[in-house]
Amino acid sequence: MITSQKATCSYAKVSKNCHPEELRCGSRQWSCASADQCVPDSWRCDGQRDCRDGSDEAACAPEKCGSSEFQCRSSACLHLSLVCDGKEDCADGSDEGGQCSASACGQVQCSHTCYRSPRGPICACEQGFELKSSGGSCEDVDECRRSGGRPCSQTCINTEGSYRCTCHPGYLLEPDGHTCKATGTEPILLVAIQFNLLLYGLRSLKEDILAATDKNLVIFSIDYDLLDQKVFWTELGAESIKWISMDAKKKGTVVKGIKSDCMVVDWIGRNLYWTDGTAGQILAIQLTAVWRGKPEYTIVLGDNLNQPRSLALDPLNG
Ligand SMILES: [Ca+2]
Ligand SMILES: [Ca+2]
Ligand SMILES: [Ca+2]
Repeated sequence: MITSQKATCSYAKVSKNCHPEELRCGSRQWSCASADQCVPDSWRCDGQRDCRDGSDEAACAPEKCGSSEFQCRSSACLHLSLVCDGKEDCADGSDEGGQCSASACGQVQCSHTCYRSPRGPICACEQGFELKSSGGSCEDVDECRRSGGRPCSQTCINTEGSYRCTCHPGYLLEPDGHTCKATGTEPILLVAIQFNLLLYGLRSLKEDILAATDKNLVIFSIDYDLLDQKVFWTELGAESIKWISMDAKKKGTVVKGIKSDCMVVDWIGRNLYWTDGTAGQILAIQLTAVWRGKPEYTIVLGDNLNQPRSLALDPLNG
């Protein structure tokens, strides 16, 4: 089970004469009654105590009960089946007595179910239906158009009393019935942790070591070439860029005798770029030339660069 805990930031500056300075909350914050703590607006009346003095949960509007629930006078909600059952379930006992004993349900027309209550008979609907604004008849809830969160990750089809989710071509509905996931081979996350290059299967959560560096040198930069199914990396302090095939059957060196901080692959233009922070240069090498055995590189940018550290490409736009 995952539990979540909210983190609060409180600011209380104390000045020399020991009177706390007045705390000013931001525009989207709520000031606790104690005036020494601010919480996000959305934490007000969310059912969880966030102010140390609990003032964010004080004087909140009473809870709105569901369609098959009864509101106690104390504002708590109770399932209708517990109302008029001869046992006090509301803290104040307001679910018993009144018109409970009367056989009132015989006089009203409810399309699904009728419950007795101290305030008289109440019509209720089965799951997936709600009472029409007037009368005792029930109508289907359109879950697909309901405000407050879409129930399906792609297409939602409303049905009488329920709904179902479908997926676009190329996607498969997960067993939860709501989420669509891309079909085909399993998506892989490529990760470098210290001196290991890892492949994480995002569905199977399987972890494979694709490569490990020779002298326990930390892997500094990684990228991959989708077309050739190759992974490239640089190691901290090593003067080369290395590669390995995704099936780990082949590996080699792209270029030697260089210094590289960050390295990226242009999988469309078939070039590999890197930065040399010390020399203040961005360099490139043609991958097709590398595979032909001619690893000759060029300086792409070398003027007015002061310690370039990072590099990003936009291959689609060249
Ligand atoms: Ca709260
Ligand atoms: Ca009861
Ligand atoms: Ca429905």
